[in-house]
Amino acid sequence: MMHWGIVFMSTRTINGVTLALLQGDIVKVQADAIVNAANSALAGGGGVDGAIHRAGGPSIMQACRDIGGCPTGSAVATDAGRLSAKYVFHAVGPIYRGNPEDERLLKSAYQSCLDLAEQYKIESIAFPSLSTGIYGYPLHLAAPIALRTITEHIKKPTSLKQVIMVLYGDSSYQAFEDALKTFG
Ligand code: AR6
Repeated sequence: MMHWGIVFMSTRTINGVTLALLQGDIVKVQADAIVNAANSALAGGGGVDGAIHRAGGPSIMQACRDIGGCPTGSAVATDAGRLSAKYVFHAVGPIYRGNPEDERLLKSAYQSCLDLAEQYKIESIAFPSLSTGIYGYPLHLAAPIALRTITEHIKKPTSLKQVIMVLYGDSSYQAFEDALKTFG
């Protein structure tokens, strides 16, 4: 029995791939790749980034330093240190400014992680809600963008069998539940 540290869960199967919404702490989730909400310097920080580096240990930061940085809207892979995952995908979402670029960059950050998943041929990936903490992206706008990017991707042939959105707190979970309902 895996320990998820999870309160709620809702799932949907699309093209044989399970899309799950969980409420909990991403460092406790079992998946081949855990996605980090990073900054473009890959310098570490608060939120998910702090939690992943604390739980995973120093090898992840060393790998980030070796890579040197990552443009907004993109993602890079490192080892996962002490985490049970095989990889951490460091995705850089946009700082919310309220212009049309925000949506393109947020979509692109999720898509970059999904592309890395195909490149590494992994079966499971866990995402936090990118950009919706320190970067200020409103949850009710970010949730449908995240879910649309994921569902469009898994409708096509993929190595993935499971995509998990790990939501921290009631309001994040509720925003994703509401967005998922509008997907029929
Ligand atoms: N597990 C899952 N979700 C979490 C966790 C956790 N352990 N901790 C926070 N969240 P944020 P951003 C949620 O701020 O907005 C860092 O300093 C949180 O409630 O982690 O993309 C980086 O270095 C929110 O819903 O990331 C960057 O500088 C979501 O994860 C900057 O913050 C994302 O919040 C990135 O900001």
